[in-house]
This record gives sequence, structure tokens and C-alpha cells, in this order.
Amino acid sequence: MAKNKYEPHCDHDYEHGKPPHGHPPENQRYPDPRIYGDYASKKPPRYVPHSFEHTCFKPRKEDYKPPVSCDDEGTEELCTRRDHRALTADQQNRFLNAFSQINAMNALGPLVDIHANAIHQMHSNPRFLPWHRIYLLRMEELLQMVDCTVCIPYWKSSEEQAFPSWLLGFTPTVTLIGGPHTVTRNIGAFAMLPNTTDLAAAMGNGTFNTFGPAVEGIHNSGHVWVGGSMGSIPTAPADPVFWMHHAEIDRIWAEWQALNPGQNPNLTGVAATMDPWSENEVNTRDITTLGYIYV
Ligand SMILES: [Cu+2]
Repeated sequence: MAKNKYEPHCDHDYEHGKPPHGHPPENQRYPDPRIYGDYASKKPPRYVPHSFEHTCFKPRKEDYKPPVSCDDEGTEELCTRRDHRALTADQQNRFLNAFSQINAMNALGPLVDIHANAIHQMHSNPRFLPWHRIYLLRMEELLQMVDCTVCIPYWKSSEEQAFPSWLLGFTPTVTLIGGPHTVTRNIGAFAMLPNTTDLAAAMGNGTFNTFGPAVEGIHNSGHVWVGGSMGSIPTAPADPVFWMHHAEIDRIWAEWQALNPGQNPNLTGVAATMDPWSENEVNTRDITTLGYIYV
């Protein structure tokens, strides 16, 4: 077996033989004693482990923040989805951190890829709203595996008429089925952002058959307004704003549902199953049953 010149501990010549030229050669890893002190010699000083209680840094007493514990036992609380403008800096960081973590775990890419597969028929038909409701829920569940306090915030674009500034510097690279994709945006280049008048007009529809396409149209313009990754179906969910945009669309639907009881998408047979998941359209009607609310 070839000797690893970077592992002085495995150098048997040093342990058992004579050092060449009467003095030990310099440590390959730490050759400069001015920087590395004793570690620059061929045999670094003995390693002394810290005792268990002292291996982790502790903040000053006054800076201590108790870890958030989540209720796993039966009494599950509803996830509260908030207007992103109402998030604290800590809540913003937790959302972006959980997003980065699931991406680093390679759990985000496969979820984005589901959206790339037209076999699920989730656009331009009555499945649009219920399918994306379940899709958001799966994302929220994934984020909560990393941080149980995270709920997807919503982006009320019609009212705001601006991109969430705290996301501007966040352009992750997500490994998709076709290879790595780095999020890009081209804000405002190719579309106008629907405004509150547009939204009120969509809300005025009294049947799901007319409301559904109206709200999907508003949603489409939002995608194109952000542009870049968001402008293309296979890459859009790689941008965190996708989830916030869709939370807003889902919130609008929930608001409309409350105003129009009994108005549901006309879906039967396999079309009523929100594949690749097992939920039926009927299971998508009540958001509190699904475990979240909008405030
Ligand atoms: Cu979609």
C-alpha cells in the first residue's frame, strides 16, 4: 500500500526508522512554525479531547434562546401562514434556512421535478387549485422536517406591486432531473402584475368553473412578472417566491370558498385524485382539516 505523505502519523520510517539526513522532514500539512507552532513539526502534540460537557459553545446567559419544541403528540396545531411582510427577521431566516436545508438534503429537487411532469395535469384545468394546495402542503411538511416552526408565507402581489425584497439575494441552485439549476429572475420585464381591481374581478365569479380559470390567469401573470425560473413550469418551484405566490393563490381560493359554499371543482374518477399523492379533491376543500390557516 502506498504511503500517504499527508499523514505523518502513518509514517513508519519516522516511528521505527532513522529520519533522513538526521532531522525530520517538515510536516506537509503544517510546514510553517511561525503559523502552526508545534504542529509544524513532523509529529504534532498529543490530541487531548474536550470533556463532553465542554464540547459545545454556549451563549452568554442573557443571550440564550430556548430551542423551539413542536407538539408531536396528537394535539397538532394549525400551521399559520402569514403575509410575508408580517414576518420577523427570525421567521424570514427560518424559512430560507429550511429551504436551503431541504435543498442540501436533495429533497427539494425531486419535489420541483414533480411540477415538471405534465402527466399530473395540474394546469389549465379544474385540478389547478386543488393540486397546488396539496403540492404546497407537501412542501410545508418537508420544510417542517427541518424546522417545525416554518409555515409558508404568502406574497400578496396584487396589493404589494413589488417583489419581496428579502428574497432578492436568495437565488439557490437546485439539482433537477435535467441537472443543476440556479434560480434567475427578470422582474417586470415581460408582464404586468395583476392589481387589486383584477383580483376583485376574479373574486366576483360565482361558480368554480369561472373562478378557477380567472384566478389561474392572475397566477400566470405573476409567474411571468417574476420571470426567469418562475417563468417556466419545470423550474418555477426552485424559486422560494413560487411557494409564496402559490400560498397567495391558495389563500384567495380559501377566501372565495368561504364566500361561495358548495362551489367545488367538477372532478370525478382518476381526475379527482391529486396524483402523485393520494388525496381526493374532496379532501382538499377544507384547509383547517389539512392543517393550516391564513392570517
Ligand atoms: Cu404550477
